[in-house]
Parts: sequence; structure tokens; C-alpha cells
Amino acid sequence: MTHIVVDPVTRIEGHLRVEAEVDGGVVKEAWSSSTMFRGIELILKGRDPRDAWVFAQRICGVCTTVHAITSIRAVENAIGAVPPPNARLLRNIIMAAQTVHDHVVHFYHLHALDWVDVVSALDADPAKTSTLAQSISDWPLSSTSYFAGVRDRIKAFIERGQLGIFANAYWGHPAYRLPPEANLMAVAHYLEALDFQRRFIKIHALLGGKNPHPQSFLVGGMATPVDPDSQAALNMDTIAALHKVVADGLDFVSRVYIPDVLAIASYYKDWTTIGAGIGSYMAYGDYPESDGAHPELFIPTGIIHNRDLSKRDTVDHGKITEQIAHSWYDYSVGDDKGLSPFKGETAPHYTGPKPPFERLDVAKKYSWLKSPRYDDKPMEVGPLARTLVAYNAGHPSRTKILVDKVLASLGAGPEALFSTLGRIAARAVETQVLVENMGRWVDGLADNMARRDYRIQDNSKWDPSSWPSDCFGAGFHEAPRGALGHWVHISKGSIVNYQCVVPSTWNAGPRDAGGQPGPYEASLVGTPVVKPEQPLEILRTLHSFDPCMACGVHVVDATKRELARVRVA
Ligand code: NFE
Ligand code: MG
Repeated sequence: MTHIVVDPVTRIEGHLRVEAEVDGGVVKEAWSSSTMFRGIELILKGRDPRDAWVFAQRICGVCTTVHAITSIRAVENAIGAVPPPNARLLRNIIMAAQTVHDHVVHFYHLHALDWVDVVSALDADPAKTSTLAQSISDWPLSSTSYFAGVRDRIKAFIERGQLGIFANAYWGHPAYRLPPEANLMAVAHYLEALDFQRRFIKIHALLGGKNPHPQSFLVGGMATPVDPDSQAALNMDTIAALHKVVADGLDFVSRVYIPDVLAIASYYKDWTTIGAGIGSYMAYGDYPESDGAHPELFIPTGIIHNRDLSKRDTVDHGKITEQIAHSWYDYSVGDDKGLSPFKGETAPHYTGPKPPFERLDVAKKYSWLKSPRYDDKPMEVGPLARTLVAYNAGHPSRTKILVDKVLASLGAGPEALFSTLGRIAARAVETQVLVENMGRWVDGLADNMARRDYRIQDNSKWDPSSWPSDCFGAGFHEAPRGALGHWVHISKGSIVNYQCVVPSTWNAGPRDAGGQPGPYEASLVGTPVVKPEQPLEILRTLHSFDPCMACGVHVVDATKRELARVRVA
């Protein structure tokens, strides 16, 4: 039995440590630990709920707007504010832009190098790379001279000892399987995606003033004026600019991202049988298509239990609790109990070993993440959960068509989705579905302008004197990494309690009081590890979730600042 420690896991947001027992070249057990405490939930206590979104948004710099919208929705739910149609559409466009941007950055810049060997790309024949690229897509940047140029640029970097962002990986590891030409094509697209993401997120600059952390949210609506007769407002020029960015986005996603996912996946088909994890999936649903308290949702809500795609359960938010049996917190009701987020407590209490240490005591508490549970069961959330729910829902959109296309190209059935590769494929499909629909929401804004509906805020509930003296609200959003909820208790105009239960907390949380592992922990069991001192395969499955510990924990230990450490005991 070999004990592996990966700390910190890199190419993620925040600080994640994983310990695993490997026997016979396979992971037998794994523990996921967030090594960072933050405490935004505590910072919010006593504040004006109309300001909460500005603070909450700073939970993360990767999924930048998601805590703003969720906070706004929680407060609106508590005080009864109803945003007008323009605000709904503006929010849908901003959130979809976030998810599309986030997914592209994840695939190319955070995850691809687990599958693509940059050093091997140097051996590629540019002419053969061109043939390969043209066989999978009609994307124009595909000539022999283009790929020769990319190869020469990387070669020059390496010869000068300047691998830079490519410096720290397991190049030459036997689990890398792409031929040099596929590696070169993927590296070229890695570089193109850097440029793409900068152009695409301009949507946030257009509608929210900046990225990260757009500034145009407002309880009851949005602070983006809509007026075709004003140069200072969202007008027909903005509509045209949005349409252009969205069209460019659709072009890149359908002609580069999707073909790359299919091409890379074709070399790693065995990863459709690795990394499934707990097999239950939850989506809150999102992107309201109508106004009011119970809108139609573009991304459907539901739960898939135990990999059974023939049934879809409904989500009852009242069944959500957080446990802390293995988390560095105290509960007034006892550490073996779960608490509803409305009654949630954030009382940090570190009882782990004093750093530096070799191992966590996983029989006791071992993470700053809590363990969220639905009806006392762990749930995987994220693009795969949403895609499975939409697939089951017979979603009239393109989800089912696109998923079936991906499965056909892999020669696999739907059970292949319950896997590491399934997460990657689902994220790509979701990106395509969202970017295809963004133009429709932009058209919705233009239509409203044409009929002179310029409303952007319901200000009837702006004054705290219009609020109940004591009220509770919950807000939900499908963030890039999955189902996100904020719960707020407001009394006499101020926040009494604020709890965030975040996608990476659902996925990366530790075992609960009953010993049930969280999704990361379960998904690593059965993962092959060819070279324990270079646990590339562990990174593949972890990265397939797109971890974000900043969100998950919501004071960094400044005494322990190593860049990377992998130990085999
Ligand atoms: Ni910080 Fe986040 C997303 C949220 S996390 S990245 O997506 O909420 O899990
Ligand atoms: Mg929380």
C-alpha cells in the first residue's frame, strides 16, 4: 500500500490537498481536504442585505459573478422583489457568458495538459498536424506553416529554459497517449484560447463595466440603463456588439473546442469507465425564461439517483443540510448533526496537525469544507449533473442531440457519461448549448427596447421599511461548477445569518458523520496510478470536476507556501 499526498493540487482555484492509498497500481481510498479557511459568511453578518452581493462576489475570482447573482436572488426572495424582464435577460446573458468563458478556460488552460504532452508536440510534423486539424474541423488556422510556427515558438521557449506556464507537469509520463501531431494541435489551440477568452468576456465589460466582478447588479433588477436613444445606456450599438461577441464565441466553441474534445477523447476511451464516483447528480436549474416566482428554466432542475437515467427526482431545497463531522468547525447542536443552511453555523475550529505535517488524521476532522448532503446523501453537482438531468428531461434544446453525437463518436452508450471523460464531454456540450442560446436573450432585449420597455428594476422593495421585520430568503444559480445556493436571514433590515453552499463544497467535501465519502473522494477510488511519484491520473479525475476551493470554503496559512509537493510514503 502506497500513501500519496498531493498538496497543493495546482491548475485549480484555491488550496486543495488529496491523500490517497494506492495498492496494485489502483487507488483504494482517497481523502479530499481544503486547506484554507476564509469566512465571507461571517463578514456578511450585520450588513445591509442590499450590499451583500458586492461582498459575496469576492468569494471567488474564477466564477466571478456567480455569488453576486445568487446573493441578489436570496435577498429578493426574502423581501419579495421581482426583477423586470430586461433584468432577467441581462442576468441570463452575463451568467451564460461567465459559464462559457469559464468552461473554455477550464478545458484548455486548467485541464488539457493532463491529456496533452507539450514536450511531445515538438516532435510533430506540421504537415501531418495540418492534415489532422483539417480532418476534424474547417477552422481556418490550420495550415502547415501555422503549425510549424507554433512548434518553433514552443521550441524556442524550451531551448531558452523558459517553459513558463508549461514548466511544471509530468511530461513524458506513460499515461499520455496522443500522437505528437494531436499534441501540437492542442497546444496551438491552448494559445488561441488565451486570446479567445479575453475577447469573449468583454460581454461583462459591456453589461457590467468590468471583469472579474461586474458591477451592474442591483437588488430588484440591474443597474444597466436600457435606452436606445442614449449613448450612455444599453442601446442598439450594444446589441450589435453583443451579437458579434456571441457569434465569435459560437464559432470558436463549435469549430475548435468541441472538435478538440472529441479528438482527444478518442485516444482516452478507457476514461469513460474511470472516475464515476457516487453516481447521484443534482441540478437546481437556471436561466429563467419567464418572470415571477416560478419561471420556466432553460437549464432544467432535477436529481438523478444511482446512475438511473430512466427517472428524474425533483429538488426539495428543504432537504439540504451541511455536516461537519470531518470538518474543522463546531456546531452548537453537536458535530454529528446536519444543519439546514437557514440555521447554518460557521464556527471555525482547527484541530488538525500542526504544520508541517506528513498526514492528516482522516479518522477525525480533516478539511475546511463542510459536507453538504441532500436527504443525508452526497450529490455530485456541475456540468455533468446538469447534462444528465437535461438528457433525462428530454430537454427540447440541443443537449440530447449533442450528447448523443458525442456518444456516437466515442462508440459508447449513456453509461459512458458516468466518468471522468463524461464530465469533460458534458462541460463541452453545455458550453455549446449556452452559447447557441445567448443570441436569443440578446434579441429579447432588443425586442423590449423596440416596444419601449426600458424597465430595469423593481424599486418597490428598495426601502427597508417595506420589508417584513424578520424574513428568510434563498437564492439559487447553476454556476460553472454546479448548483450554488445562498441562504439569508434578515432582521430589522440587517443580515443576521448568511450561508453559502457552493458547488465545490458539494463535490470536494469530506466524509460525513455516517462515513459516506464526497464525490471527489468516491471518484478517485479505482483510478489507475502507473507511477505513484507522478500521480497524473489522480489529477485527471480531480481536474474533471474543475475544483475551486476559494468558493468551497468561502485566512490563508501564510507560513506554508510551497508551490507543489507530491509525496509517496
Ligand atoms: Ni470559485 Fe464557484 C463555480 C461557485 S465553485 S468557482 O462555478 O459557486 O464551486
Ligand atoms: Mg458555506
